[in-house]
Amino acid sequence: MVKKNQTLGEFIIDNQAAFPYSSGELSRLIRSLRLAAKVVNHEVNKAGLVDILGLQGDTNIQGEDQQKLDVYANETFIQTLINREIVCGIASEENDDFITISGKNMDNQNKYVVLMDPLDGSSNIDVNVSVGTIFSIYRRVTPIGTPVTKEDFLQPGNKQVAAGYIIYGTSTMLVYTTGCGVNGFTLNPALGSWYLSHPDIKFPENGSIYSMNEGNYVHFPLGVKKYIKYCQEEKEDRPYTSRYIGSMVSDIHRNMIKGGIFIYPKSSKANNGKLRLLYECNPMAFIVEQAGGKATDGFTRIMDIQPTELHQRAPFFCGSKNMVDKAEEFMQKYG
Ligand code: AHM
Ligand code: MG
Repeated sequence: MVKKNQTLGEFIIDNQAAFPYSSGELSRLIRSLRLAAKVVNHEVNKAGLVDILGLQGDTNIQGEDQQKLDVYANETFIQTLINREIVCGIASEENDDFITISGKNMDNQNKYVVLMDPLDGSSNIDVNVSVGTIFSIYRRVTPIGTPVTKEDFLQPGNKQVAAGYIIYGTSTMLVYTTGCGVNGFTLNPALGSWYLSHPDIKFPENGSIYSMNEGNYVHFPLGVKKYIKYCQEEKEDRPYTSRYIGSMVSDIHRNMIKGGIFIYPKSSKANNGKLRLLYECNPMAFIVEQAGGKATDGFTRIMDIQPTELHQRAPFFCGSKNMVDKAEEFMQKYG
């Protein structure tokens, strides 16, 4: 039953009760992420003011060094998770290697690792366009109490315990799944509370939006070129509309609400495309599948790819199920 005006905190408590044997660790972890998200949101919202408030040099009004927002977001999420001693390891787009976290007694008893892109689409910050944070949560595979290893992070997406994104847009939303559907919460900035605004989100099976960077057209594989022409054809429910923000979280969020497909394919310049499998494609794929959509690399289910590198890339086809099926048909036919 959907309760009216339910906050994220209340939602977590209600759903915690549905897992009687869980320790509450995952709930505490999600609470930590929601706190860090509020701090980052506050900073993102005043991005344009930095030059006005800051001194001429590299310091802000409090005399602190000014940081690029992606670095700020990275540090905020990492520090919040470290302070709350809630995970045993973190991997981030902003860090070359993963971070091992030890508790006060150096015998970390936490079982979860987090992988994240702290500020996706950050090149959009300067022009006041929505950006996002993406996170993916796994249970570690090495024994609790020992330092984490790469193995704990290099798990296929189908082993994710939870995944989510925060979209810093016209309003700020946190959308996440723990494998039982997808729910979206909107931040009321005056109260600092997240309210369940989008319960049980469903990805429309069909859609009429295609989102990709067509500037790369000449470098796209033939299958994608043919699919673009299919989208533009004057037939049945087509032509589709083209919408590309260049901020994956925002592009996929819009498509999940309205129906559409997002594609970042391989190209003659980049054999695996641009997006990172572990903290961009996998978490978005988990959310999209949980909402009834589909996510593949054009041939294989994204969440079934066995990762070999922390920062590895993958071509990404993601969206309304029937649209992804159709794009895959083109990829299989033309490559
Ligand atoms: P980033 O993690 O460096 O911000 O890059 C990821 C972003 C995605 O949000 C977006 O879909 C894509 O890069 C846009 O890339 P392009 O400018 O090549 O279209
Ligand atoms: Mg990114």
